[in-house]
Amino acid sequence: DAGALILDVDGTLAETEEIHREAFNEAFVAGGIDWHWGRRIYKELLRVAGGKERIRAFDQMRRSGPPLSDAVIAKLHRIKTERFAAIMSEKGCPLRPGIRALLDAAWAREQRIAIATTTTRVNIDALLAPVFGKEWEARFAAVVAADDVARKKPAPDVYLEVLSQLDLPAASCVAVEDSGNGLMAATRAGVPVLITRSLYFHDDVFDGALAVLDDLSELGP
Ligand code: XBP
Ligand code: MG
Repeated sequence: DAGALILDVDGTLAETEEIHREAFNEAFVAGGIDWHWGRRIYKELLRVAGGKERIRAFDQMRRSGPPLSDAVIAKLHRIKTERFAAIMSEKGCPLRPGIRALLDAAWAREQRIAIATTTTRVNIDALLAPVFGKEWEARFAAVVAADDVARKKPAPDVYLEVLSQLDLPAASCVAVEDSGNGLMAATRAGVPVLITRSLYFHDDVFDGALAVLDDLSELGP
C-alpha cells in the first residue's frame, strides 16, 4: 500500500502569497489602519504562520500605543479573508507548474492525496473550486486547515491530524512544502519533505529536506 502525498497550499499548490499580501493591505485600508505591507516586510512577516498571528506580530513590532485587541485583529482578518476570495475570483490564480500533472498521476494510480495547510479553510476553496469544481474536496483523502488544529506550522499539528485521518505511518508519506515552517511541521510529524522553491522562500536553506526543486515539473511525467 503506497502512502499518501500530503500537500501544502500557499506557495506550493499556487503562488498565492502576493494575493494574501494584497488582501491584507486592502483590509488595513477598509479597517482604517494606516499600514501597508510591501514585499520586504512581508517576507519577514511570513516567518509567522497564520494571518491573525501575522497581524499581531506586526502590531507588536511597530506600535507604540496600546496593542490591537483580539476583536480588532479578528475583524481585520475577516475582511482580509473576504478580500482574498474576491481577488481570487476576479483575477484567478493558476496552479504552479507540475501540480496538475502530479495530482492527475497520483489519482490515476489511486494514491491518496491530502492537504495540510495553515491557511483559513475557505481560502483553499477559493483556489481549488475554480480548477476542480465545487466538489473538489471529494478528490482529497483528507483536508486539514488552520481552523482544525490548535497550533499552526511550524508545529506538527496539521500533519499529525492528516496522518490520523488517513491512518498511515508518517514515514510512508511524502509532504510537499515551500517554507521552512512547513518543512519543520512535517519533519516534526515524521513525514519526509520535498521542497518546491517559491517566490518568498526562494533563497532559504532547507536542511533535512529529501530534495529541493524549483518546481514539481522537474519530477517529469
Ligand atoms: C500559509 C500561511 C497563511 C497565509 C495566510 O502557510 O502562513 O497564513 O499566508 O492565511 P503555509 P490566513 O503555506 O505554510 O500553510 O490569513 O488565512 O491565515
Ligand atoms: Mg506554504
